Amino acid sequence: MTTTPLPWARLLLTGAAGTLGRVLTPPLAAAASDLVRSDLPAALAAVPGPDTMPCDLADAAAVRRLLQGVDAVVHLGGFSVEGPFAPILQANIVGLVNLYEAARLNGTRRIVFASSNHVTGCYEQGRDTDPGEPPRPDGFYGVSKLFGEGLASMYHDRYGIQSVCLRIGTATVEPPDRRGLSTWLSHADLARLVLACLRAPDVGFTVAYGVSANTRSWWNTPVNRAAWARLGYQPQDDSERFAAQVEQLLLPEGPQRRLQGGSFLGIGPFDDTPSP
Ligand code: NAI
Ligand code: 15L
Repeated sequence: MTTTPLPWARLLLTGAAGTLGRVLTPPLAAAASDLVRSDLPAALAAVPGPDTMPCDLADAAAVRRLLQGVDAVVHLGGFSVEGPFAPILQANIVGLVNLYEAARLNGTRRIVFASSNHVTGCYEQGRDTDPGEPPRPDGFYGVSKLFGEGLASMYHDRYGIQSVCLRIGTATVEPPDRRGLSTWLSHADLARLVLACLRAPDVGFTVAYGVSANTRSWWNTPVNRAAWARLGYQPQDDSERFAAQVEQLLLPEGPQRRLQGGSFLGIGPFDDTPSP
């Protein structure tokens, strides 16, 4: 993997103590001249270092301080699974407004936003799905990522902040089950993708799926390939080599097995009142 320096003086990584933050820290640190890692204070304590700045994304003033002098952001911080609306509202909706407002006020030029495949999680599995198609989120979490994509679009149109919204699939060491054979993003391809988003000369406002070159991908569509070409992303991995190992690992019958969002379709509702 190339370690050509990034064209940004100061790069911020949010969610740095999380699973993907830890995966991305080494390649980003190798490429960035000045990397700042941020997360909630308690989480950040587990990955200490002189380059860390604790911050709760829901605290507007703290986020504004965090973005001072920051040229580009890899934004991973937030509530990362389906769950009740209240914490998702704070971390993913209020937090994202705080991030984009701070970027506008501080002159930050580019944000790579970890969106999610759950923006389109209610499409059928096996159906080729394209970033240009109507969203079909599968829960509060997917809706919060859709809000983030809308916010990114607005801040590009009105204030010229460039954004790549990455609808990440399943970024794990190995695909966990049969669904993962379609949704898997290897950690090496994740690093390639994020570095491409930071290196591309002009990303404007781009929405792309974050997935490896899986034989069974549901997102290998012309519009998605065009977005990857614009970013300069060329995935190298294919989940097919894990097929024999995980093909028999199926999610429960029903929406979880039928729809792209998989297990998230089995979470909720969160109110005691039964659905009609
Ligand atoms: P994670 O849950 O391991 O990490 C998220 C980090 O965000 C945590 O360290 C957490 O402390 C931090 N965070 C939560 N609320 C915060 C707040 N209010 N202020 C500051 N930091 C806060 O999640 P993971 O797996 O590392 O994912 C990273 C990002 O990528 C998330 O935004 C997730 O939604 C997105 N994503 C991940 C996928 C995956 O396969 N891991 C797939 C699709 C999207
Ligand atoms: C996501 O958005 C989640 O953050 C991650 O934990 C996985 O569940 C992933 O999607 C997935 O769909 O596999």
